[in-house]
Amino acid sequence: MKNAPSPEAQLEMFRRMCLVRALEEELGRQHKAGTTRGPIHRCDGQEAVGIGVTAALETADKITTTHRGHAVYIGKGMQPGPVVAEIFGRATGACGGRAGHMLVADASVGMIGGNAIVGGGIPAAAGMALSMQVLGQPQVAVTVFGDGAAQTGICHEAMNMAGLWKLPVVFVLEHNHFGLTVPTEVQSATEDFALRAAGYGMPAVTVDGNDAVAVYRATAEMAERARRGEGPGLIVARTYRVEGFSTSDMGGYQSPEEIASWKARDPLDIAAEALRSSYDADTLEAVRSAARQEIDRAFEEAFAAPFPSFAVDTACHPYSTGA
Ligand SMILES: Cc1ncc(C[n+]2csc(CCOP(=O)(O)OP(=O)(O)O)c2C)c(N)n1
Repeated sequence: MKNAPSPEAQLEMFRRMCLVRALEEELGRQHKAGTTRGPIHRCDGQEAVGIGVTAALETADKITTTHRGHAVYIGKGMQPGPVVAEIFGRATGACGGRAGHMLVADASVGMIGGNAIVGGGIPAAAGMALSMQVLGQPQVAVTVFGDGAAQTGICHEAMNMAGLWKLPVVFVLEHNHFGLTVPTEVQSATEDFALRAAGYGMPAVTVDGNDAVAVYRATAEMAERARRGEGPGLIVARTYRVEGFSTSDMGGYQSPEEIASWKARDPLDIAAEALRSSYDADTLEAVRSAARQEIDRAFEEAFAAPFPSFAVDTACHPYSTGA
């Protein structure tokens, strides 16, 4: 059973959460400085979801995520250097600088992609699970998606087929309470998303999405079921979007009290608290500061890297009139 992460595994989860926090904060500063070429969808405050889910998976398992997927990128095993370089469109980026921050992928670690099409990663994961089932592979597919994406038709279609065919897929609903400026209660007939799973013949569990260990345990359990051939499951991870929809968000529609109450339950603090019986405060602080330095280095290297060349080799082009 992988249901309880070891202290070493938990420390690594904490380290990755620190990397993501430093990444998001620096991206916020860079957006203000005008160096990002468009809005960035920050995931700070939600690190425990992406990191908790991915820590419970094997490298060969596959995952899709959203436009807010930095924690999943880092959690699934991508290094900060190629992620940051990709966000800034550099040739050294994970996708050669062509993907931007929402579409990053690295198939070698099972990170199949972020997605700018809301809900787009959900059927993709169900399709991967179908192929794993047909090929008799022992892996699972996982998809992380928002509460806005949960309202799309394709989400319901994918869940229905997954339940019907008992596909090895875990649906992780990252419930951060908003889709753009729209709160969940005016998007969904029920705010208790776990209720929906029964209609698709799958179990569901609702967890504290700011507690990485709780997310890990739920994922490990659902993934094991799926690997045993018992079909899909839904995890509803309740968290909150503390930094607005994107770096271009003008704000004004989230209550300051609500934001403050979620900030008081910072996932990094919750993870640190859970580690206190195994590691002293100095060790945890050293992990945090090493993570900040690693992110600083990733930004420096990205800014020093070249942009990709977009020269088209006309001789090889399918519509070329050449030889
Ligand atoms: C198919 C589609 N419809 C609309 C949009 C515009 N859009 C981008 S993000 C977003 C809200 C997504 O909300 P949610 O799924 O809850 O994710 P969150 O931003 O809260 O992480 C919308 C409507 C889009 N990108 N794709």
